[in-house]
Order: sequence, then structure tokens, then C-alpha cells
Amino acid sequence: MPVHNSDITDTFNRIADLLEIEAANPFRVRAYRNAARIISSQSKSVAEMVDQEEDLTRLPGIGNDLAEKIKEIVRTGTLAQLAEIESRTPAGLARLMKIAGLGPNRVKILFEELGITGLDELKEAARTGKISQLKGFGKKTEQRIIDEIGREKKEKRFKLVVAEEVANAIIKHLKKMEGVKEAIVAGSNRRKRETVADLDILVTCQKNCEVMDQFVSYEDVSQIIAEGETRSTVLLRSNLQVDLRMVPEESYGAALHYFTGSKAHNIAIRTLGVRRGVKINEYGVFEGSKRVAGRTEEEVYKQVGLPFIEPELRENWGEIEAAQRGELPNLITLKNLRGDLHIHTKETDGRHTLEEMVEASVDRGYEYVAVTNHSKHVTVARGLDAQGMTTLIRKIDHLKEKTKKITILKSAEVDILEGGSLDLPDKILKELDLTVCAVHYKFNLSKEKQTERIIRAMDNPHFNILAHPSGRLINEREPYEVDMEKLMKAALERGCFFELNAHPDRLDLTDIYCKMAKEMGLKVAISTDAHSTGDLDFMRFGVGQARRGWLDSGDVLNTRSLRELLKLLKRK
Ligand code: DGT
Ligand code: CA
Ligand code: CA
Repeated sequence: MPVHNSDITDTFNRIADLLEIEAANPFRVRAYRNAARIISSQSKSVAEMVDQEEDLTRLPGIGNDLAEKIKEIVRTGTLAQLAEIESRTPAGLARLMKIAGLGPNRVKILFEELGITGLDELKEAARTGKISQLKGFGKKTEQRIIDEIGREKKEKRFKLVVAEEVANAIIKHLKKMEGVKEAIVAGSNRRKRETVADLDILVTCQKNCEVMDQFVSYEDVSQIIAEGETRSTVLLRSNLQVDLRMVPEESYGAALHYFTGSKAHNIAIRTLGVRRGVKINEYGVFEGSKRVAGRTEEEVYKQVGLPFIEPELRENWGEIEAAQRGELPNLITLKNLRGDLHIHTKETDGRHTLEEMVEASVDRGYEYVAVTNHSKHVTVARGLDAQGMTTLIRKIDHLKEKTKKITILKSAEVDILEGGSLDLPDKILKELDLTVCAVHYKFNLSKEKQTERIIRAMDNPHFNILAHPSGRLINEREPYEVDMEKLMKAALERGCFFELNAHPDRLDLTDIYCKMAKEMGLKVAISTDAHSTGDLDFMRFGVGQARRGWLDSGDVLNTRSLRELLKLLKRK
């Protein structure tokens, strides 16, 4: 059974949820949550680390006890301890805690007073007004429960980071099968959409290979939805659906093009084909019944007089017209980036030391890295006050002297306070090479007020980069309301920049706003918001999103040399 990092994370979070309902020792609960967070930020497969007998206790926060539990999950797919706790506590309760406003205490009350153990019972109780009658619950909570459950039932999309991990494992599995030649993920995953509904995988193979049989018996499969000779659909244990299609080699390019999508792009290309008298489908490009192209995607595009269009651009957002004019952007790649401008260290809520984060940035081949710890308003992240920031600045100065391989930039993730002032005194801000400024609270201001708050913050001459500009968390928190175009204009006028936060839970700016920034001439910094050394690899998600937003290397701030960067950061 392939065990993904997300399986281990889920198991630990589940235990933590259930322990919370049981009112267990909060330190114990936190140990599980920490372990889950650490594992989710590993770029390596923890299961592989176990197989290779690596020492898991070298991971921060993982002691012998947790290391043993990880090994048990990797070997058996589950944890005996979880089954034991579940036998004491109805399984649905942990799920209920995910409803906003229902912590472990309230879930416990719902269970003890009304016997509620699942979503349906909860919904029914809310609908019939039973919940607002409970002590400590009001009408507001009851309404929120009804709203939340409604939202829950909507189609679930998986974050790209989760889909990618699963997809990589399947591709690896397919490539090991006898006779398989090509195996590739198409669909929204290949277009690097921030979330994907299902995986679309293509294979080509030699005659008579048994890829379909072997695929549906893949250990991660929980249900076979359809099985055919050239197409199968399965559901994985994670509830992610996978479509596998086997295509002949001569159709590979046409099929890859078709199943990469988007649907809107395909339709536009097919229409171009019709005008040129060719029929385009997943089997190839045809003149009458004669196949004239289809082995590669390039061939397909050539048939309609176009150059190759990168998958990230295929949304019918103008890429076809741009291709016709010969004006496709030369999309940014990971290699273009010369530094990360948003990372955290142990001084606040990072998991690795300043030295470790700097060393890891050297390993990524960067020329510079900006250390951006939180200012004091973010108390949950142990944000630094003026005194703490001064101490850190001295520490960085000291390390800078010893560090030759990379330039450490003194920076901070400064809170934008409610009135639009910055959370550190100017005399500290002045000492920094740049600032990354962000909204972390009061998300519910009106659009006008929120916009004004941020513009007022930009008025401070020490403001450089607006971090995660919309504040959304994918699948978890809606963006706050803000007039993004007005903010971009304000940033341009003042010589400020926008961040594209590359963290896979954020990916904030969205693709559409990246494109808007580009069109307005506003440069974007792609930064990881790394809280551990492994998080530095999130850069690839930022690059994917930037490519979807048509950004080329010139549109991105941190593709510049250190000298150019510092020049650009000088405010107007
Ligand atoms: P998703 O799964 O919602 O994240 O997004 P996609 O783009 O992966 O969509 P999916 O899985 O429904 O279909 C995969 C690709 O197959 C899609 O991007 C384009 C192609 N496709 C699906 N249905 C149609 C269709 O009716 N017409 C055309 N031309 N292409 C289609
Ligand atoms: Ca799909
Ligand atoms: Ca599909």
C-alpha cells in the first residue's frame, strides 16, 4: 500500500481531533498537530525515508514515540491507537469539528445532549431549531452551521499539492509496468490549476500490455467505477478520482492535447481546424479519413498554423490570438528565480534556524534571500516587537559577515494594522533592506475600508511588497474584500510591488490577478513564505501559478540580480 505524506498527516490530525474531544492533555494534542504539519511540509516521501531506514527523529518535533507511529502507519496503513480512540468516540465527531465555530467542547455538548454524531444529524438538528436551545449556542451559530453544511456539499476540489503527490506515485507505478512507454498526467493538473477535481492520466504501451488490469488493482484504489480496454476510472482512498486512458502512439499528441484541455481551449482549436478543413479530436488531426497529424502536440498546433502553446496558458483567455500574432509570453521558469523574498525562521514561527534557512537557500542556488519574520501583532506566530527585531537585525548582520555564498536581506513581514499603519516603528523599518507587508486580521472590513487601509499602509515610504494580497486560503478561507485594481494602481504610483505567495494553501495572487498586474506593468515577487527548509520547494507552485498568469521573467521582481533588485526597491 503506498502511504503518502498526506495519509500520515491525516492520521495524526484525526488523533489530535479525537483527543481534543476527549479533553486530553493539550500538549499531547499539539505534538500530533505539529508532527502533521512537519510531515506535510516535507518534500520527500516519508514512507520512502522509512523504507530507506532514515532516522525520522532528525525531523523537527519528531521524537522516538512519533517516529515509531510513523513507521507503523507506513507499514500497516493505519495506527492501532487511532482505532482504539475511535472505538471510544463516535467517528463522525472529528468531522463535526471542521464546521466553523464548533470546537471540541461544543461537539462534545452536541453529542452528549442531542446524540449528534454526524453531519446529517447536525443539519437536521439545526434545521429544526434544536441547537439554538442548547446552552452556549445561539441562533447565529445555528445559522452558521446550516450555511457551512451547504458549502461542504459543494463539489470538492483537491489542492494541486495533494493531487501532484498522488499523481507522481501513480505515474511511477505505471512506468514500472511491463510494456508501458509513456505515462503522463494531463487535465487541470498539467495546466497547474490551483485545485483539481480529478486526475486524467494517459498511457501508451506495447500491444497486449495489461496496464488496465494492473491499474485497477493498484493498492491505493478504493473503488473501481469503470473498467474498459482503453479507459478506466477509479476512486482512490483519498476520494480523488482518476481517469486512465490508453492511446495508440500515433494518437499520443492529439490525446494529450485533448485531455489537457481546457475544454474552452480545445473547442477554440477545433474551430480553427474546421476553418482549415481538418477535423481534430483525441485520435488525431484528420483530412477526411486520413490522419495527417497527432503523434505530438506540436503537430496538432502546426495543423492550425500555431506554435506550441504551453499547457498553463490553455484557458482560451487570449492565448490563441496571442499565438496567432506571434506574441505568446516567454513564460517564467524556476531557473529564472534568483532568490526568495519571504521566509520565516525560528525567531518567530519558523521551524528552522536562521543559519539552516540561509544554508537551504544556498542549496537552491539563490543569490539572495530575505528573512521576513513576523511583527508583534501576530501573537500566535510569536511576532517580534521593536526590541526583538533589533536583536534579530544584529544577528543577521553578524551572520552576513560570515556568509559569502548568498546575500541575506534584512526584512520583516510587517502587519498592516487596522488603521493602515505598520506594526514596527519607522526607525526599525529604515534599517531593513525591504519589507513584506500583510493583513492578518480584521478581514471583514468593507471593500472601501480594506482598500483604504492597505493604500494608507503603502503611503509609508518603507512599504515594499504587499504579501498574499487577497488573504484567501484555498478551500478554507474566502479572500477579504478589496479593490485589487485600485491597490495595483496605488502600488505602481508608489513604487511598491505585489507578492505571489507560492504556498500551495495560498497561491495568492490568483492567475487572473497575475495577468492584471502584468498588463498594468506591476512587477510581482514570487515568494514561498517558507516556515521550514523543505517549504522553499513551494517555489514551483508559485511558478506554475505565475505561468498561468502569463508572467515572463521580466514581470517578476526576484528574477533580478541583487543590484537591480535593490534599485527597484528604492521607493519613488
Ligand atoms: P478538473 O478535472 O475539473 O480540475 O479540470 P479538467 O480540465 O481536468 O477537466 P476534466 O477532467 O473534466 O477533463 C479533462 C480534459 O478533457 C479537459 O480539460 C478537456 C477535455 N474534455 C473533457 N470534456 C470535453 C468536451 O466535452 N469537449 C472537449 N473538447 N474537451 C473535453
Ligand atoms: Ca481533471
Ligand atoms: Ca477527468
